[in-house]
Amino acid sequence: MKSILDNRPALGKEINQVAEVAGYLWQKGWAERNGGNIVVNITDLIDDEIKQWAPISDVVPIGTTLPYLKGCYFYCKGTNMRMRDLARWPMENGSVIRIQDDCASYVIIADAPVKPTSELPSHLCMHNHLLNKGSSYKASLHTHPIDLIAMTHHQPFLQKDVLTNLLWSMIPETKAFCPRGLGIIPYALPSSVALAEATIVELEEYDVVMWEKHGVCAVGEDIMAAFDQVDVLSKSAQIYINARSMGFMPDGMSQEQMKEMTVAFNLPK
Ligand code: 2HA
Ligand code: ZN
Repeated sequence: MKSILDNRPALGKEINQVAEVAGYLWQKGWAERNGGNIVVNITDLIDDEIKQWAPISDVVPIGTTLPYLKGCYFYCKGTNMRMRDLARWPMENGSVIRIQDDCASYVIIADAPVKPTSELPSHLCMHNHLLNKGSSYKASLHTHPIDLIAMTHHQPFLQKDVLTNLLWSMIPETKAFCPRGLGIIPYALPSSVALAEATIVELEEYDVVMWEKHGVCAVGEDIMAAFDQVDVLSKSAQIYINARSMGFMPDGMSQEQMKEMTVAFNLPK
């Protein structure tokens, strides 16, 4: 079967990375059934030939107008598709869409008419926000890490930056590799406009945000970078939970040690 990836090594490499991350999400137990989403802005990898391709779907309204996405192309996980399947067959479990000139609708252009994720509007709102800011970030990730979600079932952890500081203090790398910390978004209905809007507000300050009792949402230069930030936070959460399981409260790094890290790695806060 003809694929948009044929004879396009740069695009193939990008989609391989998406497939690799999808495999990690499944292996980590973060992607039960169809859980989680991946959306990547691939506009820079689209050549003139692809731009001439006819749509393979009807025009689908997004439900909102996103002015910075005019003519952009995205790879999107398909609705109801499983990460463990996407890991092996990315173009059968996801599709490439083009945002129409009205900035309020899209068409699917490749490989098959796989309908994008139900969270597409919220992911596209994030990409619109990133482009508006002039950010070079191209990827958005939503996943269900067990340890981090469990921590959001405890009200004291939902106060601003309580989890950020706790997780940073478990192992020095966490602050170095997730330097903007972890934003918290109170529970909102999955796929809702309220959740999308709250996410955009928090992305002003954070690259990774928790959706209370649901999952995380992360943005990054590419999908691997977004995954790595969630992975280091999850590692810290596991250290905390392991210490508590052994019956003690972990000491955490001291404020002096944290400060020393911040200076040594030239971190923002
Ligand atoms: O699309 O995880 O929150 C699957 C989800 C939605
Ligand atoms: Zn989810």
